[in-house]
Amino acid sequence: MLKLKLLYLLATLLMLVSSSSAQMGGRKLISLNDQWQFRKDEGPNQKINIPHTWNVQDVSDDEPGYYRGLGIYTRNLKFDESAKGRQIFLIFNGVGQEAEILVNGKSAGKHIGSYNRFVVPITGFLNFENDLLEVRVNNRFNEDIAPLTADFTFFGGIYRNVNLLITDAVHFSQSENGGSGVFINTPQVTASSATVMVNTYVKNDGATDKKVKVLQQLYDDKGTLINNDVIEVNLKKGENKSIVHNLKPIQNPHLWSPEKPYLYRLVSQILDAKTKNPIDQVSNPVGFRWFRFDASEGFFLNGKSLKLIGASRHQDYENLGNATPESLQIRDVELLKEMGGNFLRVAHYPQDPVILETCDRLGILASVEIPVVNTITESVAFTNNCLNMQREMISQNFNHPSVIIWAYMNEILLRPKFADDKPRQQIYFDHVRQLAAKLDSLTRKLDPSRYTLLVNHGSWDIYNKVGLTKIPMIVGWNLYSGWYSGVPADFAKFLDRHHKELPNTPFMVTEYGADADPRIRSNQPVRFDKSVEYALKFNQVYLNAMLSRPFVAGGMAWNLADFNSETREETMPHINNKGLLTIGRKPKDTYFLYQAYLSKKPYLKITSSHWKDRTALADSGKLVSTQNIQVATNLKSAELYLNGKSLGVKEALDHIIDWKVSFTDGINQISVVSDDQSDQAEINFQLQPYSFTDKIPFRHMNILLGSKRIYLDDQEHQVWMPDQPYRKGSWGYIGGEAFKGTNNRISYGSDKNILGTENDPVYQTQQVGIEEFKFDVPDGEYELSLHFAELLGGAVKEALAYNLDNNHKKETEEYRTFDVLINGNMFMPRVNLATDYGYATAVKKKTRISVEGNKGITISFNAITGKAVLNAVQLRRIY
Ligand code: GCB
Repeated sequence: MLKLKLLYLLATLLMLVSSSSAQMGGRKLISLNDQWQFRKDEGPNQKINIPHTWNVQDVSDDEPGYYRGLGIYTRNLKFDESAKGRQIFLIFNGVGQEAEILVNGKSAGKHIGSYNRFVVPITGFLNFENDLLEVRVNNRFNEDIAPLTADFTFFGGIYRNVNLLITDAVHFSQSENGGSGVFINTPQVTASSATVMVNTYVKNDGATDKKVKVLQQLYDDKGTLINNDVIEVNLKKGENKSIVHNLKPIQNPHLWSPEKPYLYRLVSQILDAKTKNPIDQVSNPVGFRWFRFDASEGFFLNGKSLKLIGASRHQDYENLGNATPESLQIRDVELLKEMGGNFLRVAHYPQDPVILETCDRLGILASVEIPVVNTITESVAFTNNCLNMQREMISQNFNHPSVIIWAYMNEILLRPKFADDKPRQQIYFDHVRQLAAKLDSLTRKLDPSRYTLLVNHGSWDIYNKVGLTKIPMIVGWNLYSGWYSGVPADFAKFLDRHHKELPNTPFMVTEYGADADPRIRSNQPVRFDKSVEYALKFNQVYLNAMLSRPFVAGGMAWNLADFNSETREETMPHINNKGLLTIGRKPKDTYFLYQAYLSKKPYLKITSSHWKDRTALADSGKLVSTQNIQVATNLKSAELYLNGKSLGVKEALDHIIDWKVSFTDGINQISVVSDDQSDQAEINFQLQPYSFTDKIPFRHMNILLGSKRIYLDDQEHQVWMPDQPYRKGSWGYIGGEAFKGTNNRISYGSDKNILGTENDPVYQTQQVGIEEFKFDVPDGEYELSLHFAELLGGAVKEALAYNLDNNHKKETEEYRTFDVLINGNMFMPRVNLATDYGYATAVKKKTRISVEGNKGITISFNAITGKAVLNAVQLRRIY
C-alpha cells in the first residue's frame, strides 16, 4: 500500500513538473514554414514552403537581369483556445528586401532590409477563427536601402525561417530590434575570474500592473547550475523595463577559444512573483574570453597571440539561391573549421542565426557587417536605414561569444560617384565619411566590448584622403594584386606600407582571392585564366606574406564558396569563382592547400585527385605522357608511387610537392606516402598519339583553339585540351593567332558570357585568321564537330563595378564572312557568325567524313571579309 502511495505521489509530482514545464513554456515557438501560397505580383498562385526565393532560375539564365519586384505570400493562421488572451508575434528571420505584413487585410508591420530578423506583433489583428496572413515582399531597387550595387545577387523572397511566437502578457521584450530581450556582457574576464552582467528587457502587455521576478541561471556545459540571481520588479501595464543583473564572479572560468569553445548557458526566466510559476523563458550562450588587436603584434585571444585565418561567406547555394536550409549553412561553418580556419567574416551582411550559433559551438571567431557596399545614397532615409540595420545586427547577435567585430562598410569608394565633377565629389566624400562616423560611433555606443571595422579596397590614397582609415578601430583591406591588377608579390608591399604609414592602426586582410573554375586546369597558369593552378599559386603567395608578418592581425580568403553574382560573365557566367569550395561545396585544390597550411595534425593530400579524367599528347616517340601531380602537405617530404612503383621522395615547398608523372593509357594508380599518412588517386588517362602513325590508337580528341587551358566538361564528360600548330603526321592549326579580348587582364580569350551553352570556355577562346586545321588521321570513318562564336561586337555592356580596369567599350567589330571547306568540299558557305547566329553565341556544326587515300582531314577557311575564326574542334573515330 505504502509502495502504491509512493508511486502515486511520484506520478503526481511528475505531472506537476511536466505541466509546469508546459506552463514554463509560457512561450511557444511554432514554425510557420509550410502551407504558403506564393505569387509574383499578378501571377498565378503556387504552393511553396519557406525558405523560398523567386530568383533561383532567372539568376542563372542567359537573359541579363532577374526579377526584382513584388512577390506575395499568403497563408492561413490557426489557433487553439489556449492562444486567446496571449501575445502573438510573427518572427521573420530574413525577407528580401522590403516587407509588409498584413493580417486579415490590415497592415500589421513593415520592415526594410534583407538580412536581419524582425518581429511583428499581431495580437490585435486576429479573430482566432479564420485569420489570413499576407506578406508583400519586394526586392526592387530602392535607392534608400543598402546594398545598392554589389558583386552578389539580391534575391527576393521569404528566404529564412518564419516562426510564430506565443507568450504571456508579460514576456521578454520583443521590441529590441529583433534581439531576444536579454543582453549578456562579460565585463571582466581573466583566467581566474569572470563577471557576467545581464541586461534584460521585460515587457508587460497586460491590462494591469504586474509583480514578477526575473531570474538568471548560469549552467556549465554539463548542465550544472553554477550561478543564479533574481530580481523582483513591478511592471506597470504597457511598461518595457530594463533590469540589470550582476552575477557573482565565476572563479576559474572555462575559457572559450578555437581549440576549446566552452559554452555556458544562461537561462533567463520571468516568474510570477506570487505563484513563482515561470511566465517566460529564453536561453543564450555565454563564452568567457578576452581579446585585443595590436597594430604591431596582431590579435590576442585570452592573452595569447592568434593569427586570424579564415574566409568570408555568402549565404547562397547551388540551385537554391539564398533559400538555403539550415543544415547546409551549419555545414559551411564545419567546412571552415575542417579547413583549419579560425575566423569567419560574415560578409557582406548578417546571415542565418545558425551561422553564429555554429561559430560559437565550433570555436570560430567572427565579424558581422551590414551591406553598405560600393556606394551610398546621400539621403536621410538611406542613413537612417543603415543605422537601423546596424542596430538590428548588434541587438540580434549580441550574445554570441564568437563575434568580436562589428563592421559597416565595404569598398565604399570603389567607383566614387561624380568622377567628372570634383567639387561635387568632395561633397559626396564628406557624406560617406559622415555616414561612416555615425555608424562607427553608434556601434561603439551599443557595444563597447567589441571592435569596429571598416573595409576598403586596395586604393590606399583615396581611403586615407577621405579619412576612412581614421574612423574604425580596425581597418580592413580587400587586396587582389595579381588578380584584378599587378602581380601577387605586390600584396606584401601593401601590407608593409600600412604598417609603415599607419603604425598605430591594427588591420586585417578582409579579402583576397583569385577565381578558380574547378573545370579549368592549366600547365601554364596565368592571371585571369580561371585555372585552379593559378589560384593555388596565388593563395600560397598570400598566405606566406600574411603568416610571416605579425602585424597582420588576420586574413580572410574571398570566399569560402563560389556564389551567385548575376551580372558576372566569364567562364562560369553568374558565378563568382573565388571560392575555396564550389557553389555545391565540393573542395577545390585551394581548400586542400589551406588544410596543409593550417592543419595541426599531419596532412597529406593529392590536390587534384578529383581531376580523374585526363588526356594529353604522348611524349614524342613514347607510350606515356609526362604530366604534373601535386600534393599538399604539412609534412617535410613524401614519396609518390605510380602503379606501385616509387617515383622518389621529394621535399615540400610552401606546403606543395610537384611530381612529373609518366601516365600510360588507361587507369593509373597514384599514391603518396609520408610517415603514417597516405593518399590515393585513380586517374583515367587517355593518351593522344604524338603522331597518328604511333602505336597508340586514336579514339577522340577535343581541342580548344587559342587557349592554354584544359577544360573538363563535367556534364558530357569531355576533356578538352589546348591546340598546337600543325605538325606533319599529327594535327593542328595553320595560320592566325590566339584571340585576345579588350579586357586588359586576360592574356588570351574573352570573358563574355557565351549564349546557348554551359560550356562557355569552349567558345571563349579562338584562333583568329586561321587558314587550315589538319588531322593526319589514318583512313576510316570520323565524326567532326566545329565550334564557333563571334567574340567581337554586340551590345556594349556596362563594366561591372569591381572590374576596375575592364573595358568592353573599345571593342571594334570585325564584320567577318568566311567559307569553311572540309577536304575541299564546301561545308559552311559564307558564314557570318554575328548576323547568322548572333554575337557571343555558341555555334556547333557536326559532320561525318570518310577519310580515304591517306589524305587525312583538312578543314580550310576561306576569308571573304575580315578574318576567319575557329574556336574549338572535336574529332571522333567511328571505325
Ligand atoms: C571585392 C568585393 C566582393 C567581390 C570581390 C570580387 O572586393 O568586396 O564583394 O565579390 O571583390 O570577387 O571581385
